[in-house]
Amino acid sequence: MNPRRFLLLVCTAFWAGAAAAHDFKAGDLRIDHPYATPSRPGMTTGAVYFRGIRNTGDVADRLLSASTPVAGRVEIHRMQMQGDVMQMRAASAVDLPAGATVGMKHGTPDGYHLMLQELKGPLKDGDHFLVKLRFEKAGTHELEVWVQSPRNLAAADSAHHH
Ligand SMILES: [Cu+2]
Repeated sequence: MNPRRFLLLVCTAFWAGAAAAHDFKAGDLRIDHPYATPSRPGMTTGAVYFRGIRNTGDVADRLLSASTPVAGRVEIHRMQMQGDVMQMRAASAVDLPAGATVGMKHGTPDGYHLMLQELKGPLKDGDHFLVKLRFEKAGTHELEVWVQSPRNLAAADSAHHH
């Protein structure tokens, strides 16, 4: 087997295995795979995404705010189509309806993300950092975010510029 191909297989297996293990419970909420994309050189902003947040309870909840030691402040943003252009707007909260899964993946039309403002240092592939999430019902929970380069980062980038 050619060594390059072997390495690729190992990476893929690691990615899949790691992703499966990486989720958090916050009361009735299941937070699946929080991740950040690497910050771009010279930029002091970053973005945190989730594969999804599932509300397994029977009352609606809301994500109200977030904070992290790696950034001065965190805003909730929502991507929205403005004609042909994808733009992001600050949102006051993310609604988490009972029994529903809200996706917060990068590149999702209408999707939310957490915008890290005033980053204290670059986010590099393989880094981990803590983020505290404050929910209306479930309260405050801390979880670990992994910095990862998704395969379609180029697509995410083009949809996500300031
Ligand atoms: Cu944003």
